[in-house]
Amino acid sequence: MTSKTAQELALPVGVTLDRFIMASQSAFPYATGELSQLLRDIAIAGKIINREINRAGLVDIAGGNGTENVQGENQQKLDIVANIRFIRALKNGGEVCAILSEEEEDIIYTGNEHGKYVVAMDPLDGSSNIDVNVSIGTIFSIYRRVTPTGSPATMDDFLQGGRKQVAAGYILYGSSTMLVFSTGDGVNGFTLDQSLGEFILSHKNISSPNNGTIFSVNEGNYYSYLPSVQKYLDNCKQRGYSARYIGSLVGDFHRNLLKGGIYLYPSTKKDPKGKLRLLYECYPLAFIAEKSGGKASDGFGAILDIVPTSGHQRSPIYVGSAAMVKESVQP
Ligand code: AHM
Ligand code: MG
Repeated sequence: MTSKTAQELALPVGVTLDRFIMASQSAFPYATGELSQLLRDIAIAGKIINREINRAGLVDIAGGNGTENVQGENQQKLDIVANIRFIRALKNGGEVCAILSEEEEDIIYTGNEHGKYVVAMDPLDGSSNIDVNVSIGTIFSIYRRVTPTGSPATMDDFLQGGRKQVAAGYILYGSSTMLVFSTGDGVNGFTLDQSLGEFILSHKNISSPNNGTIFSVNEGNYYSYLPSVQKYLDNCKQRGYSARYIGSLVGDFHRNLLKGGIYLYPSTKKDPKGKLRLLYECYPLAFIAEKSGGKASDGFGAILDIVPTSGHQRSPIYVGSAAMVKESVQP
């Protein structure tokens, strides 16, 4: 008997993340329960970071001279706090042997050498929006390790390529907090019910509109883009498309995923290889885009087909509705 995929299971909108994970576990890659636990750990970290973000504006009041908060802890920037909280949650969970974070140069070892997974993450993306109460997000990508369990993880575990992701997703801290992820079988979105402290299935089997009328790009860089990109942006304007750019990748991506649109961060004179990081920004969002029917390109081919060479490498990205991405990367 073949097990039902997560999408075939009759899971109504409104079920908790835990129930969803339990019910769809048999459709997860490897289906041993460890990936389920890891996803739960990520959800817990997301709730903790959500709490920190929600009280961010109060920290200066509760703290004292910007040095210590009421608990006597040193005050730190939220992205550092998010990094620490995420690492702690993954260490405690026990499924992850190593983490690669935007916040740290080297691999972070969790001490769980028997953990079968590694996680690449940007714990709090949208740095320019962190202090000004604008939507920000966490992005994560999960691989099954290729080095033997019981030994220390190596960079090889992280440099497997985008198609080897077993799960990926993001948490958006916006007007509400949402966890969106895929284990390869469709994309589902869960909204945090703050009163219950639970993520609830709110966006089942998200399907990226094939086309759209929103383009999200930093137009301040217009004169630095390739002529082909300038031409695409000119076309968008001639057609009266809407420009929407928060400067928070997760927020911009999420809106376009639901409404139809494209997010672009092409190469510029300042950043010829693009600005965004391949492993924990481009790959996971490209995974979500493809699993929902959208596309992600670096201008030459699919983001997920890029062969990675280093942990913090960058890539240009064109991601979102399939027809728009296709048009934007035409020479
Ligand atoms: P960060 O990782 O330092 O936060 O940078 C990533 C962010 C994305 O969230 C956003 O889309 C982009 O950088 C904005 O860059 P710019 O200010 O150059 O438009
Ligand atoms: Mg980032």
